[in-house]
Amino acid sequence: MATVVVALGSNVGDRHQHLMDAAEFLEEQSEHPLQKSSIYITAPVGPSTRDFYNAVVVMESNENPKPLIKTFKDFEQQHGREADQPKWSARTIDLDIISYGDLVIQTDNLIIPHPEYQKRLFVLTPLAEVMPDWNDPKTGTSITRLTAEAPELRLEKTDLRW
Ligand code: PH2
Ligand code: MG
Ligand code: MG
Repeated sequence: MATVVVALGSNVGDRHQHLMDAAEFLEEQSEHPLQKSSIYITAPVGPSTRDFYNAVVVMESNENPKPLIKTFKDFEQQHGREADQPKWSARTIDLDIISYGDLVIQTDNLIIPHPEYQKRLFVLTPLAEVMPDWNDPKTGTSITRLTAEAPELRLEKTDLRW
């Protein structure tokens, strides 16, 4: 069984509801109850104009990474996200695997840990909240250091409930 860190993001429609729906789905996929960060409102990185709602959840999975990602993509599409849109387009729900246990894998269509999460405070801040002792499986860098070194981003922790 692997401990999987999943980043959630939404900037279309009812962002809070999309995050709650995704957490319910991930809970069903997980062998143990999820650990969930607070929900954050974050400035968009890239061309999007609307703020994102972001969070991180930690699940326990018996599924291999590839089928797990496929399950996530299917969920995204069932939740109104159009497939094959440009990289930065607006999205009802985005589920990204940040890490999968200690796995380090770099193939054409699968990169774990996530290739860009280190630049993204909208992932690092909620991750630091749920797993303050987490280290990058590839570099060993602590979440505390990654958070301190990431580019600045406007981000606000909310008291929205799951
Ligand atoms: N996701 C992106 C691009 N930009 N910005 C914020 N604040 N939050 C996101 O989740 C996000 C983003 C691509 O997946
Ligand atoms: Mg993403
Ligand atoms: Mg994604």
